[in-house]
Amino acid sequence: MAGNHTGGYVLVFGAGVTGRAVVDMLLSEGQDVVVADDSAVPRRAVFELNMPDGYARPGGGIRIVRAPRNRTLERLVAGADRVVVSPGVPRSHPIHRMAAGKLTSEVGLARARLQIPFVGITGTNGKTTVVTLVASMLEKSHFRVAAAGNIGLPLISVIHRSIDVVVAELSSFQLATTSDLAPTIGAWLNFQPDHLDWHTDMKDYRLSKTRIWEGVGPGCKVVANWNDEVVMEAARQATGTTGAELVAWGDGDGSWHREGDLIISPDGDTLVSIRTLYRSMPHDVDNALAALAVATSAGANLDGCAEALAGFNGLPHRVELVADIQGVRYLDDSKSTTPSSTAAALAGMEDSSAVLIAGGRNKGLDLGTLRSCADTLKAVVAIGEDAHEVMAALETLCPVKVAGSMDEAVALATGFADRGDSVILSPACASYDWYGSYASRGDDFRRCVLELQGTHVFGEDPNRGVTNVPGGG
Ligand code: UMA
Repeated sequence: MAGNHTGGYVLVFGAGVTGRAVVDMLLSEGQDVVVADDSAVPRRAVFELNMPDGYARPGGGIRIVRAPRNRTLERLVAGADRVVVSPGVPRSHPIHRMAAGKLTSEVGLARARLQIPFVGITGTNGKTTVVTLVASMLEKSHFRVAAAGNIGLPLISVIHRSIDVVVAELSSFQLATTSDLAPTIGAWLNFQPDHLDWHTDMKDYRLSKTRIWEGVGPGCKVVANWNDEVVMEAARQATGTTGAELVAWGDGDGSWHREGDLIISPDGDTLVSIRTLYRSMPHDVDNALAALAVATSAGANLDGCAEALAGFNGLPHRVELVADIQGVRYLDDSKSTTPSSTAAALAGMEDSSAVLIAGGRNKGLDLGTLRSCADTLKAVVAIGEDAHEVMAALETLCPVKVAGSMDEAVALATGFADRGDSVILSPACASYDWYGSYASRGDDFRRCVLELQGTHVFGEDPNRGVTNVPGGG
């Protein structure tokens, strides 16, 4: 292969969004690259490059290996200087064992090249919302910011941007293969069971999360959720001997916290009233407090923070109101892919009783957690390949029916709902059995609801009330 790099090649395993960005960066640095992917027809992302095997670019050279057998993969790893594994490749995949000692991650490569303040944010729930809020708070405080990472834009894609600070959403998959992240500010929002289809067990998942604070030292800030014991224990360890400063939010003294309807700063000043937030479910307030702790640690000013909170209207597919049809609210919470996230959504429904549409591909999690929501649940419609698990977990609590499509699920849920109830798609499972992403699943739910709304608008009784609710997704 061509290329001016003196060593061998870098093996990039996984040809998705991350793989494509890593390949671009390595080629631009004159590095030779081999890309391998288990799929015989990898997604367009990398192969948009449309390069035949053996294609060489000016600078580095590239070879693409589709669906390698284990023996081929062993050989490719043996010849590589370093191996970059894409985040979606699970811990059980042989590449992790084969490449031990040579593994590096896209996040690690980006971190080494980003010589600006680096804000890293992880947690089971709320990452994308907090990253979005922090980026906005910093922008309103006149910083040039890039929000990247698991949010969708690979970190490596922003290394040449003219920015003052990067705000990175980091998943446990990304952290698992990243050593010595050393964030200027590292935040861990919360810890709940998740991703047991990727990690070997909960310990493996927790240890990946603790890597958010690996390598911190004097001048770094460890931002943690005072109300989460797992997070706080790790935060105390991360700050005990390293010289990094602990910044907490929640109920602890001297932290961003809630007093009644008010959000209060560590100095005791009122920033905003919770009623002015776009929504005030418990996890919305937690996300706002976390974002304030992170953004002010990174230098955001209070006016900028308040302006960002006032302008934030939530993200699609997170308890998003799609329509109100004859007094029944239809909510899209497709982003909830864990029982804990679904439970948080149901806990925030206050007076409304809920008809829950749940199921999909379980990520190895205990759906029995949803039994804690018994008071809110009126009925359940189970969907997807693990519908039987939803049924087994909840059938003794309330009526449960199984649907074979989203259209059927919305129709069955509507049959259970009365005026004042909510129908909520909050699956507690991944979407990959029926859809390509949680967003597609949420969009399909929206389509079904809007079709139902159309039926009501143009159906037999034109006097029935229908409220259109604008929203993203
Ligand atoms: N592949 C294999 N073998 C495997 C698994 C995957 O060869 O065993 C190949 C696939 O054939 C495919 C490629 O790997 O060609 C896909 O790579 P990937 O799954 O790592 O996905 P990317 O397209 O690189 O997107 C990743 C993140 N995906 C995952 O972590 C699963 C995106 O997060 C992230 O936005 C993107 O990098 C940019 O940083 C998505 C996600 O679902 C949104 N994240 C999880 C979540 O939020 O719950 C953690």
